[in-house]
Amino acid sequence: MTAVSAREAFADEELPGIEAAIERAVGRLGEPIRAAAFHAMRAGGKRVRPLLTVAAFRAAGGTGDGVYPVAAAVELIHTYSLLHDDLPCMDDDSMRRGIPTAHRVYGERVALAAGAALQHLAFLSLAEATAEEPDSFDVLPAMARRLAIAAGPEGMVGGQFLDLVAEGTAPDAAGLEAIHRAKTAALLSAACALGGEAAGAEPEIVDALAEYGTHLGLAFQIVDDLLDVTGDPSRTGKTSGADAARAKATYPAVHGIEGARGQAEAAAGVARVALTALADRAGVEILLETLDFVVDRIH
Ligand code: GRG
Repeated sequence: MTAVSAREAFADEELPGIEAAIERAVGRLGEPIRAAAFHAMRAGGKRVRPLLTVAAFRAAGGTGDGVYPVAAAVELIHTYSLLHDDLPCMDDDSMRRGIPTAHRVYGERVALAAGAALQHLAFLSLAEATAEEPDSFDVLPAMARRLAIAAGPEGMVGGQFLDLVAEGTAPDAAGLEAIHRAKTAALLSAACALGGEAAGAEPEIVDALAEYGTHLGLAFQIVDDLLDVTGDPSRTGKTSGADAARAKATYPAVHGIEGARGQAEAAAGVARVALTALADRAGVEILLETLDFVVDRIH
C-alpha cells in the first residue's frame, strides 16, 4: 500500500467542505452560465489555493467549518482567471485540466459571462462566510479588501496585463518577477493570509502567512513555466510549448532550465523561513508539505 502524506490526508479531510461551499456558490447561477461555470469548477483542478486557505486557518488556530466559504472564494477567483485566460482574445487555449476549455464547449459569450459571474460569487461567498460566523464579521472588510487587491489591477489582473504586453519582448529578470508576483503570487499570498484572518490571528501571523504565500506563489509560477517546457501534456492537461509559441516571458526563457529550477528552490526556501514565525503550530506541516508538492513537480 502507498503511504499517504499528511497533505493528502489533510486534503481528504478538508476537500468535502471546500467542494460543498463551491457547489453552493455556483448553484445560484441560472443556465446556460451555470453549466459553463460548473464545467470549469469541476474540471479537476488541484485545489491548491483553497487547501492553503484551510491549512493557514488551522495553522493559525482556527477550528470548525466557517473557513470553507472563504477558501471557496479564492478558488472561484482562480477559476474565473483560468476561464478568461483561455478565451480567444487572451491565450485562445482549447484544453485545460485535460478537458476542452469552457468556451470550446459553451461558446465564447457564455464562457465570458461564467467567468464574470464567478468573480461576484467569490465576494458573495466571502460575505456569507462571515454572516454564518458572527465572530469573524469584524474582519470581513479587511478580507474583502485583501481579496480585491490580490485579484485586481494591483495583483492578478495587472500581472496578466503586463504579461500580455510583454509577449514578444525580452523582459529582464526583475520585470519577469514583477509579472509573476502580480499574476500568480498575489492570489496565493491572499489565499494564505485570508486563512489567518478568518482564524482571527494576530497581524504578525497573517503577515508571515502572506509572505509564505508570495514566495510559494513565485515558486509555483516558475514551476508552471518549467512544466510548459519540460512537462508531459498527459500529466499537465495542457499543450506543451504554448508559452514559447507565443514568445511569452518565462523563467526558462530568461534564466535557462537549470537557472529556473534554482530560482524555484530559492523561492521555496524563503517561504520556508517565513513559516518559522508560526513555530510548530499544528497545520504548519501541511504548509511545508505544500511547498514540496509544488517544487517536486519539476523533478
Ligand atoms: C483582463 C488583463 C485581464 C485579466 C483578467 C485572465 C486573468 C484576469 C488572469 C490570468 C491569471 C493567470 C492565468 C494566472 C496563472 C496562474 C497559474 C499558474 C495557474 C495554474 O494554476 P493551477 O496549477 O491550476 O493551480 P489548477 O488547474 O490545478 O487549478
